[in-house]
Amino acid sequence: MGTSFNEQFDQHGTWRREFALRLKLLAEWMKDHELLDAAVEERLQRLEARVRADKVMVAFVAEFSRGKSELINAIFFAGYGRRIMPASAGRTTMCPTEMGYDADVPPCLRLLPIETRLHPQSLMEWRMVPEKWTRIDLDVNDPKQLSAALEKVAETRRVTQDDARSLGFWQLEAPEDNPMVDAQGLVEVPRWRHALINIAHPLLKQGLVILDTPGLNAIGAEPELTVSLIPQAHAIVFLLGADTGVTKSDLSIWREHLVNDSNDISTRLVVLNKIDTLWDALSSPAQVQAQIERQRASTAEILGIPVQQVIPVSAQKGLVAKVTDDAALLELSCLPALEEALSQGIMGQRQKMLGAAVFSGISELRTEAGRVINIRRCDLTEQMLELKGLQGKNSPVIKSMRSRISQEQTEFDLGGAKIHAVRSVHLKLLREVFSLLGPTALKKEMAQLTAVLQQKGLKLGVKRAYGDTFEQLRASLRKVQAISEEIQSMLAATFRQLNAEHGFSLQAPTEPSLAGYRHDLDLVERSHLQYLGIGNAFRLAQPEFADRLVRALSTRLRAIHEAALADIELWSKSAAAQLDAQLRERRRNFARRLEAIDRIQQASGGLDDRISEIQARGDALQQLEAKLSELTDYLINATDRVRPETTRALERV
Ligand SMILES: Nc1nc2c(ncn2[C@@H]2O[C@H](COP(=O)(O)OP(=O)(O)OP(=O)(O)O)[C@@H](O)[C@H]2O)c(=O)[nH]1
Ligand SMILES: [Mg+2]
Repeated sequence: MGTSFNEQFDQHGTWRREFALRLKLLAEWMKDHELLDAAVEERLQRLEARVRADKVMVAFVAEFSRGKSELINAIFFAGYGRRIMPASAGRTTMCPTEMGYDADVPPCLRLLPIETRLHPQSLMEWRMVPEKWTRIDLDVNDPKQLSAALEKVAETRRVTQDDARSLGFWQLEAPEDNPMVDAQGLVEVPRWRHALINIAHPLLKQGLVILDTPGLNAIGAEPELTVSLIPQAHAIVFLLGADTGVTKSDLSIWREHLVNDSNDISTRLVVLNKIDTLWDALSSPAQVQAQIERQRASTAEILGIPVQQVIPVSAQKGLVAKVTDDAALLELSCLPALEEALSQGIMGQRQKMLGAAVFSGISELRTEAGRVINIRRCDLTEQMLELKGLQGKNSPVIKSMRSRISQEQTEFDLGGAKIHAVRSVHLKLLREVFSLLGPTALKKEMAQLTAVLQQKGLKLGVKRAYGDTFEQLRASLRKVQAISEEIQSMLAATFRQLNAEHGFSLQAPTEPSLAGYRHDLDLVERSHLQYLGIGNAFRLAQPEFADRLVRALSTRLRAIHEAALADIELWSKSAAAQLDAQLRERRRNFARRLEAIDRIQQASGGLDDRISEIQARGDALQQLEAKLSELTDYLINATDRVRPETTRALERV
């Protein structure tokens, strides 16, 4: 049997910690040897932060009572020896529940009251206001207290139909989804809107985030779940009952939330849960197995996914087996097979992505540091030639050499004006980029969209309203791309000129491609249209709803814009840092040459000493280069295990 999800995640965690440490050491070493310019330092910091904080979110989505919470208990929390997340017949989990670990917060359960729905702020914004959440401290060493506290996620309240409507749980347009009305005319709604569980569980500590969602149309009532949290999960586990197969409501959840042409089907795992209900004394194990296989095949066909991605299990028996340490029952529950698929699929993919990022980051860093070493080497060669030329020469020759260098130095310092001019054009263009993708422009765009969505009857149609907004956003990205290209060609021309004039080896870095961000925009647009297309558009009739939806949208767009800006910033920083490094090395070079000549003039035999000094510096440089290769090789090789086959194959060519 392969490694379990827990073990695989553990290994990944160890790898990440070790890797982050090595990156830190590399940064220190580079700093000690003055190889760390501002851009390289930022590159290293980003890489380290990414490796350290790499979060993996696994979302569990299904119709109510399919066993989501039970499966979470079985896979992740069996070690507590009991049921931790409430799981019971009927509707249980009433609010989306996120489990993760944040070292800055004590172990606790935080609950956001459902009334926050009456305000326009998005879930993301509420996360920034901790005082609005009800906090319950958790004692992780007391599983009983833990599970009692987590019962809160199942709490409900009774409210009038009007209140239920304002909270988004009562729709005249879709009465079949409305909750039951009791004798007093009240309806039951969740007490909480969202729950955050912070515990130092080993997997959560290593960056796993688990999202348990409530079944039924509760998903639709929280747009952020559909347009943000679920689409951003790295993997989604969709549960069905093995006895019922794909029911009509299962299918609508699958279609509404889990597939659209932009989703990567390979990150979806479908679980046929409760296979134990098929175990019966009158059927042979082979007959039961055949029945399960039939369900698998038809499920795969209906959902349009490969049959290998449909995995039969019994969450409940798996949990019992782990708690009672019953190996035979665990095998029967098929839980290990699911864990393996989960670890292979999710972790494998995640590691590949991380490995690829590390690989390209380190390769770029190596090029940048290699360039500085090269400059130093050229300077040494030049100095060597210069000094060798002085061998056997008398003092007037040496003196005139000194004044020549001194003059060169003055000329070089005067040449700074041109560099300054290029920098100010560069900055001006960058400011333009920042205003195109900055918060003010986005706010304006979002205000327009809200206004259109709130128009009575929405004459132009939702699709058109989104289409217009996204066309604007795409146009801004295209404009930014064009400005970046302009900056790049300006830098390239100036660098070429400086190289010719001063013998520099500057190379303007290629501007970042924004295609990935354009693609992200497409995905966000599609997820919104899909959400509104399937029976949720009527919700727009409520003005607060449109406002909330647009706020959720704007949070995501801001993240995309910020990431694009960060790429552009790093790019222009690395161009500027290259120039700085070259100027710094050149100034230092002048100083060294002058100093060498002064010493030759002062002492007899000084020339030979200087020549051997330069030789020694050349040797030290060679060692520095070898050490840089060694350190970066190690990091690149460490990602080798997790790097996609294709990148490796390409390198071999
Ligand atoms: N027989 C059997 N029962 C199961 C299995 N998995 C879960 N159950 C039971 O099914 C019921 C519902 O399970 P939950 O985990 O609460 O279901 P859920 O999908 O989280 O439901 P909501 O929270 O309401 O959305 C509970 O009574 C579980 O004990 C299983 O593999 N076999
Ligand atoms: Mg549940």
